[in-house]
Amino acid sequence: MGKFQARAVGKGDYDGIRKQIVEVLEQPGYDDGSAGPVLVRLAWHASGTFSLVEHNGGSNGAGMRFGKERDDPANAGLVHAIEFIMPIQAANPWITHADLWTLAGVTALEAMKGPKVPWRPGRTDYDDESHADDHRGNIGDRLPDGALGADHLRHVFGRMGYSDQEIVALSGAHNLGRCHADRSGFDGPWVVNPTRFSNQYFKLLSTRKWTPRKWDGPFQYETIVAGERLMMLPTDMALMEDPEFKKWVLIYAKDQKKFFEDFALAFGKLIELGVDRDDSGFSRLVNKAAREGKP
Ligand code: CCH
Repeated sequence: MGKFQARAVGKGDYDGIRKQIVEVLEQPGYDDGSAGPVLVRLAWHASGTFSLVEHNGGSNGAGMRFGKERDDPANAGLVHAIEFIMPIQAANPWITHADLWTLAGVTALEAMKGPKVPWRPGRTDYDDESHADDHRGNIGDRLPDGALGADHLRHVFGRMGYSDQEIVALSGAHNLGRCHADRSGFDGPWVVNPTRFSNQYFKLLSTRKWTPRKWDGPFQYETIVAGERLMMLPTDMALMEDPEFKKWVLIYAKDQKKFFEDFALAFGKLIELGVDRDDSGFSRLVNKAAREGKP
């Protein structure tokens, strides 16, 4: 852990919270020296359980603190992200976990030279596990499986209401961070500088020769750049294999500005999924039950 000391700031001082998130990012002994990538992934996995049809899941509630969602193998390793920012919530109990997780994602993204993503407070937290399960229904298996292909991506992101173009834009988040053999089974970073956001992922995906890695782990692709082994998941490669997806990969590889604009819109939409606000701007989903004193 770095030298970070959390401080109490006034209720509603989100800029004061952002400043502390930026300080938390510096983690000399962890991965590539930054908590940023795993915080972006926390915001994504908190939100990516949303279902337009069942109208449950999403970033409201911070359900990953409990039961089924916490133990979902897809979320392995996100406990590190939660632990990095936990001291900020402990010093500022007025901010909900659900707001802090999403705010940490967008703040980290911006600090890593990514686009500014619009963010609003108002998410509420589930009080306990039964409450969380009650509202969420069965959210197991909602997050994508890196071993699969284009149909799977359309199924998973279609459930959240995303188009092909938005799926490709969001996938550009793999410009950040890495796979960990002890979390997902996959291994390695997608780009050479994985703590700086850019369109490098699309450039590499569309210009390098990717070959299956010969190893004992799950099937993944590799290429060597400047002596460093980079990786792609089967789902990443699917973006080049499917003509509709590929069209957007090539556009984003050429035009970083367009990628940043589209990514900011798609990520902004992601962290709002399932946050059904009332007139005061607060989520009605949890508040309503809590106000009525339901279990
Ligand atoms: Fe991802 N992602 N992701 N991903 N992801 C992994 C890591 C990160 C898939 C699988 C994986 C998005 C979409 C997908 C990040 C952001 C996003 C890992 C490695 C796998 C596997 C986990 C480990 O071992 O630690 C699949 C499949 C999809 C399908 O589309 C989207 C969308 C986003 C955000 C917008 C980030 C960031 C990481 C790096 C995390 C870290 O700890 O460095």
